[in-house]
Amino acid sequence: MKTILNLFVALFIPLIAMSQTQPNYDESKVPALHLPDPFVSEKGKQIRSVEDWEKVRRPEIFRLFESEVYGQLPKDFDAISFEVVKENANPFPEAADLEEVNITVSRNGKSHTLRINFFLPKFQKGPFPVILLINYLPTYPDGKLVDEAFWPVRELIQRGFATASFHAETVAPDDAKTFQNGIISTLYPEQIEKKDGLKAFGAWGWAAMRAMDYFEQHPRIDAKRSVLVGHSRTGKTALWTSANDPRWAITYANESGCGGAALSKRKYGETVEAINNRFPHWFADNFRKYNGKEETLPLDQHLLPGLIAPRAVYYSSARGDQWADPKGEYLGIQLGSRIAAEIYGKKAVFEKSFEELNGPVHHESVGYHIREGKHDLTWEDWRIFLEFVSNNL
Ligand code: GTR
Repeated sequence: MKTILNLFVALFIPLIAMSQTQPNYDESKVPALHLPDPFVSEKGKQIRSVEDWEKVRRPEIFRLFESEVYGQLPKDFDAISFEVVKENANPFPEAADLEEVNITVSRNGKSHTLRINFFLPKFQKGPFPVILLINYLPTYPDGKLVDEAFWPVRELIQRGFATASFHAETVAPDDAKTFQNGIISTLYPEQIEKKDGLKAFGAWGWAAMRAMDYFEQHPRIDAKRSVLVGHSRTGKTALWTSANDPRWAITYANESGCGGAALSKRKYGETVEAINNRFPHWFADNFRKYNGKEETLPLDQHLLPGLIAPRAVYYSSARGDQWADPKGEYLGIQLGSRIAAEIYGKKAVFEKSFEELNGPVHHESVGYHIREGKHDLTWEDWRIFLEFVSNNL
């Protein structure tokens, strides 16, 4: 009996598990999409004006994302201070000034310090536009501040931008067991038990907002001309951050996939269940209600760009990154840009279908490109995106 049971466990349980987790890459198996209408309020009101959008529909959609997907991003604290320290060598002494900035925030008698690495064009006064990259990679060994393959500081400086980055782990470690060992347990412990409480994405977004606090008071920075950039998990973060913080002029999510740019209800590539199982510390606990049940989600990711509009939003995909569902990402911006176009009157209509795309689509305040190759933030992505920036900043 025991042997039969063991055999059953050995043979069938993995099969059952596999059938649940096998990603779908077959377009013909994508379910028919029933997506919530951005222009009809929960009470059935037609939304056509900026006023109705901002007072009625946008807050409804924001609350849904906050409670069902990302969790809260608390905005209150008691004090913030900035200190420029000198710890590491400047990798670009001929081209850039380096500021290593400790940002200390306190709340209810406790404090947390995070570090941003900030480069400004040398020998010029400014004020400069600024680009912040949220880096999910751990701090580099031996005091290295920059990986230029990922964050092309020299190119950005040459083009007249100031640019900053921080490592996500210095605010909330990217780890299911330890993610609370940063600002969550220190500054916002009351969030821990909540089903819609602060998780890692919210914490990283909170840090981006503190970096923005620094830019705003910096005499050489024009903080109104600001760009927030994230790749993959931090692309998802960048979108949620900008939905919370209107100070970002342009928000760029590269290959942000499931829980970012891509429509969840397509269940193509990474699913809600797959992402919640692998990364339980990223999203609100409530998001797990939709594991395997994307059709019951009361929203989808096409509503997210509307929370950022009329500020600019940019997405990009890679053809080799099917796990992130490039077509779902394109649909996310194509449908999402309707708010910029129809409510705010931007020239933002994506006429081409995904299959018809033959180059970047750069409109007023929304843009998209897809490139060959695999999941990565490459110079090609930056270069194409910077063309969009020069027309939209
Ligand atoms: C993947 C994950 C994605 C994406 C990515 C990344 O493994 O499934 O949702 O966020 O990691 O951040 O590189």
